[in-house]
Amino acid sequence: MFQKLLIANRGEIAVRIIRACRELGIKTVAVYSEADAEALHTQLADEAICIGPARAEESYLHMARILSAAVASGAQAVHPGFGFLSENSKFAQLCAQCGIAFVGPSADLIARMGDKAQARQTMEEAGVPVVPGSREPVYEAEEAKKIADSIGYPVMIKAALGGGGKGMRLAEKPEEFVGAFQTAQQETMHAFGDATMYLEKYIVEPRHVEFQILADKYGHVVQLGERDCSIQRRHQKLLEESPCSAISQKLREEMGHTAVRAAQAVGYENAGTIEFLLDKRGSFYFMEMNTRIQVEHPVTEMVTGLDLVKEQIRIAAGEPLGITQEEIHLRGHAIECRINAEDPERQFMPCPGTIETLHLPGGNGIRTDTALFQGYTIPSSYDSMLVKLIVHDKDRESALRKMQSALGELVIEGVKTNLELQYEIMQEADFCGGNINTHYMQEHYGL
Ligand code: MV4
Repeated sequence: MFQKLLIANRGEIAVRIIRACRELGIKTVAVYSEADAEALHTQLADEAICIGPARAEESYLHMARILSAAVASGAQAVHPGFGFLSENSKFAQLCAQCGIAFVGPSADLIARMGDKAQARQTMEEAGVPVVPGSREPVYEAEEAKKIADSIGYPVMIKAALGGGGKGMRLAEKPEEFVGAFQTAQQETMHAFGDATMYLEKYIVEPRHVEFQILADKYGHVVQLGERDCSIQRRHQKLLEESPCSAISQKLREEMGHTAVRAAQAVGYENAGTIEFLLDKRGSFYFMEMNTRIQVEHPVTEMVTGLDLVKEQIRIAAGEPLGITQEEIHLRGHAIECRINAEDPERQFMPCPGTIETLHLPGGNGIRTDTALFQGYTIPSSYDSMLVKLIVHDKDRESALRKMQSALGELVIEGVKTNLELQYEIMQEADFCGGNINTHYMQEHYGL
């Protein structure tokens, strides 16, 4: 096992990783920007190294500075968390070249899954169901339109290097196609300097259902059930739950098995997520694979009793998986609400400020993942997530009531938050009835 690990991240996930390391007996090295000198992760780690100014490009995204800190501190491994460098194949490659273990899959695998058109093709060849669409990447609007016409409308136009809705356009009818294609392609050219596009039949009112998998270096893969992440606003998830209330045990096994096959097909290693779109008829389609630990991993931890971050570190250190599929039991229901510093009155703009009062809820089956403390000033340079509030109870109804109670107890004064909105969702009839899809926030709140 590693003696020392560097955390290439900040905020609650950096704290989450530090705690996992401490429990495993691993010394921790934090890196921090000038804006984070007082941050919790800086204070909690055994060592902390300042790597540059607030701007992420000069600190948390600066590969050379982070690797210098790793080498100078004698860290044998780097955990990238999520966001920042977590899915940067170049960074994973540089870690390997420095003889430092990257807690995640290989650089090559990150690159192969980061290209969504290639991932789609690989999965299709492995017999994983993909959305009906283009087989090969497309680069030219007129040629793409011929394929779109044969797929049938509406058609989704996606950028190979896109994600989070970037470089994505819907063409509802043939007349819209060429314009939509060119707009999407320009957007992806601008963002990534790449013009590779692919096409998919548009799935109407789907759910976003993703399966967590774990894979070790020896080809063992297990799946840890699913998370329903349909409640999102502009491709930012707001809350997630496990299990998905629209999935039968039979469908869960089929989707779970497919997720394992997908991971095996690419020779995956470490924690990963297979994203599916699930339509109303119960058909599911591979969408993307995420090669990092995700924000919403705690809901899976609550229903499985596993510690995913510890598992990631053990896998990176070369330990074989300590569990088999038969030993994994999904118990009860978990929900996570993301509490963000944003102003509901101003289109949910990020709202920096100082935390004047903080009261975190507690009790049986209630978990808060946060790097906040009273008196902390939220820097404006980074994302606005303040607290992940996670509850676990025996079934969905009990978990819902527990979340209502916990949200009612949470107090954050000093910044505007989306706490009220989360509270409203927890009372809303369609959400409570499990009647949700990716259009939920648009339809119910115009968001
Ligand atoms: C789709 C889709 C419907 N049909 N693809 C949005 C982000 C990107 N990862 C893929 N996305 C979608 N792809 C087809 N063929 C609907 C979405 C989508 C969506 C997916 C998951 C969660 C929220 C979403 C919100 C709007 C659109």
